Amino acid sequence: MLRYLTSGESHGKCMLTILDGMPAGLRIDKSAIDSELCRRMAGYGRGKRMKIERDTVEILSGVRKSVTIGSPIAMMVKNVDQSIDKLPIVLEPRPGHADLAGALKYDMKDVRSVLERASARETAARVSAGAIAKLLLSEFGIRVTSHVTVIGGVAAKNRGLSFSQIVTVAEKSPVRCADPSASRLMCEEIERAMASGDTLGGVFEVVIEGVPPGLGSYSQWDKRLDANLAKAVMSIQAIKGVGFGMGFEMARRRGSIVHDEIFYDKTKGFYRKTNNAGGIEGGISTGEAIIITAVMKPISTLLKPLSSVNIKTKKAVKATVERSDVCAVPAAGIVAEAVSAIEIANAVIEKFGGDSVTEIKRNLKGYLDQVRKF
Ligand code: EPS
Repeated sequence: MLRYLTSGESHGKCMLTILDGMPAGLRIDKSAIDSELCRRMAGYGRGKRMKIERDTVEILSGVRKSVTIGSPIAMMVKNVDQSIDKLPIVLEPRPGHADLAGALKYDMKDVRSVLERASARETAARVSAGAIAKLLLSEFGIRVTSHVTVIGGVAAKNRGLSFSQIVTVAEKSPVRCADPSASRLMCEEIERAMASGDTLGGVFEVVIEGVPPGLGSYSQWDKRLDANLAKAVMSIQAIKGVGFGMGFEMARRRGSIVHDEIFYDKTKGFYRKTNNAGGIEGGISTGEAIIITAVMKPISTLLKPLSSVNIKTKKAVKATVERSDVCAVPAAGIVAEAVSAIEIANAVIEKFGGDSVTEIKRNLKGYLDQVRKF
């Protein structure tokens, strides 16, 4: 089983990750991890912190001569801003943030102790783990990307793009949107929100291509691939909803429109002409691309703060204003790529077993031959 833990506060010394269960024999390219960290820091609407930090990974253990050796992998991303002990105490919780619920839960009279760990800076540690999962998946021809489809009131019109088209266009967009004209409008929307001291949320899509049929299972609730992916994506800071394929739109359509008809071709095998299911049926991958949609709420730190209550005096106040982002939807997409890659890698390891990449490859090949002859 592939599992990971993270540790670290937003303005502490560093963000740490321990990734356990990675098979041996995987070549680790540090620059591939750094490039994922760099993608996470980008995006129009990010705050000043991203100009201060230089997120790069230091691999502390589990890798020898750039190859995994089957032991837990420890990684560190150092913070440039390590001001945690010098920052002022916070008494005015922000509506929408973990501030108040966290202070009540842990009996903390300084909200700073809550927000330091609740901060989305923690996602740098998750992206480090996800980058390694992506390296493993690429050994089996599985690729993961993401693109932004909505920011505030602007929606992209880019249905039906291929994986490569999404990568090419979204990767160049300042908001990671695969529709260039929507991309410009999204930037303008962010500028307007910024000018009025407000923030924006949005919707992004994660696309995973090359997934073999048969990952996950209906046999037990916690083996369902969609359930595990949904939990992983939902656990990202500020995510409020997750769907697959046509998602919530399925509620408005009939079965005859929603379900993806099945076809067979001697060379292709079983295939679909549509992918409304988002690549998963009965908790099992179908072999079509897995498409995850997620909604991110607007960032809860507002320059024009909302009403709150001072937790000490109990007087009505305005919520605290911390340095923050106006919009972090593009970055959330990168984090979702990472956590999804970890779930898919876990499902691959579970189905094809093996303690080394060679063993998994052999098992996968045998299974694909079996599927071909079905
Ligand atoms: C983040 C670092 C943070 C914020 C953001 C994400 O840096 P700072 O708080 O020092 O400005 O930019 O965190 C939040 C939006 C939040 O609510 O905590 C990062 O590295 O992604």
